[in-house]
Amino acid sequence: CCNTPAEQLKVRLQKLLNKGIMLGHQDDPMYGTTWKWDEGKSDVFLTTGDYPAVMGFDLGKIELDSKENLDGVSFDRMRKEIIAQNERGGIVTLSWHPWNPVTGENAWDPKGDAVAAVLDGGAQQQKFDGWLKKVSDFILKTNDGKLVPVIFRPWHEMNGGWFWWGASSCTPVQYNQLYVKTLNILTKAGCNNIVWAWSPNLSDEKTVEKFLERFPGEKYVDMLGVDVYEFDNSDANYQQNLAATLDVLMEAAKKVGKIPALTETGCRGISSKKDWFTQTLWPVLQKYQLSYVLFWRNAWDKPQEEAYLPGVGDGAIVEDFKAFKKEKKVLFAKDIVKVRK
Ligand code: BMA
Repeated sequence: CCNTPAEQLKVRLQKLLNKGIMLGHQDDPMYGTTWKWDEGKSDVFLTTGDYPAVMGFDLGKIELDSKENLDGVSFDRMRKEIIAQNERGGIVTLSWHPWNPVTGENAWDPKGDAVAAVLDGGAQQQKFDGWLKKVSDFILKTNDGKLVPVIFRPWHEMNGGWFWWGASSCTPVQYNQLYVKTLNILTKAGCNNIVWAWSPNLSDEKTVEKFLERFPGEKYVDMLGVDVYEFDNSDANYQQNLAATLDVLMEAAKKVGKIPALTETGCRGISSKKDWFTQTLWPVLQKYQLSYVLFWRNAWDKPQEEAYLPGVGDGAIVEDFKAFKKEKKVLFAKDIVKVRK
């Protein structure tokens, strides 16, 4: 084992699991609550003095040959930041919100039987295989010659009905075929730098059976995650949902022998909270041995709806976030540098 960048990252993730939980942030170095596109900035760095251990980026729109992703992030810049994060000893995760290949609408269009259409023999197969080629080209070119390991988390929140690969748009068998096809094509293209993550969304029915309903299989997945948000301003609801969901995640991860992570989270309206990190999140999170917790983006294009980590000038919550960082088990970039493969 351990010759490929992916195998080395897996060993590293296992080691880090014993050290604590890594802090992650989507689009961290691209934009924040008071700035966008500047180089060298990061809301996490500006508020705490260190970068997140994990940075997330999204490939949505790469399939359309766009120079920028669906949130306006340039792919050239993304490549630079992936390399920079790797060089500072941090870890990178990639998600992908591709356009609906049948209707031409964005990822949130569940219509058109698009999964059936992209599978082998389907009407959109050729086009879709071309899309996967664009993804593998990007993942392979992250650094000239030397591949940067990434945690790739395609086809996420598949238990919900909002995406074209979601539960109302395909059967579990079709979904699994989509995931495995993606893995096979990227692997054949030479992507030996991918750690494969799979993550449903929070579900009403919190059982291991339900959780694993669309799980592609132990052979294909390295990490098991879940996405849970606080959208309703109820800290108590969030705590309940999070605890019940993480119970299921841990049991499922144990059952299939995979590394667990909280692959997306955040509280809407965080800037006006006082002590959400230390009093709402941490009391629950500290009970679970998770690889990382990834906060979603501090959206420059819709700051009211989506800003999940504090920015400079945000008031009490900034101090609370710093206190959260001081927890021994909460790991930022500098905390993980020494734990290499
Ligand atoms: C979603 C929202 C969208 C965004 C997408 C991909 O959850 O943040 O605004 O386009 O993620 O980053």
